[in-house]
Amino acid sequence: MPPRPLPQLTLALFKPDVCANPLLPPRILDAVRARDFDLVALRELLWARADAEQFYAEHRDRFFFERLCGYMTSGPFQALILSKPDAIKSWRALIGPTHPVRARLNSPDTLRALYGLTDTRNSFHGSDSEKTAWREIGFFFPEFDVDAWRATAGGK
Ligand code: IDP
Ligand code: MG
Repeated sequence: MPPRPLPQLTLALFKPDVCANPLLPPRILDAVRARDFDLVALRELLWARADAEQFYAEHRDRFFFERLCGYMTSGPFQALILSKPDAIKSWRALIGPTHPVRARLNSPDTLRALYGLTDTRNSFHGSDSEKTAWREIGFFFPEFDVDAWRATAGGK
């Protein structure tokens, strides 16, 4: 038998609009697990303005930066580490295009098409590369020990 591909880690966010309805995160998590993602870690947070500015620093000069920081500090949200072979691409594919209206037109089965509200309030985040995933996992889960994870569940 060919060896099974090793799982990859990615960082996902269920943003404040999703978490405002307590029924949604568990329901969405069930759908995510049904797509063969494993939940490695989950944390609920409430951001201060400085946290949002730091995490989204690459967008500091964009027209939507103020709105984005306001949205991401508007209420509690969840950060998740997900694993699966090719998790980074698979999770971005499952959440769909950044803009929910575009998602509804072109990718109606994606999570942003189903749950997203506006271009800003688009319900989900996913790391866009391996380098970004490491940085974002470290940002939300500084204590996460990837070697320990690989030696156990991550290496299976
Ligand atoms: P991504 O989340 O799909 O990677 P990015 O371009 O990295 O998209 O943008 C980060 C976040 O900024 C988006 O998820 C969304 O919340 C917000 N955003 C991006 N583009 C727009 C826009 O055109 N209008 C309003 N908000 C936007
Ligand atoms: Mg991005």
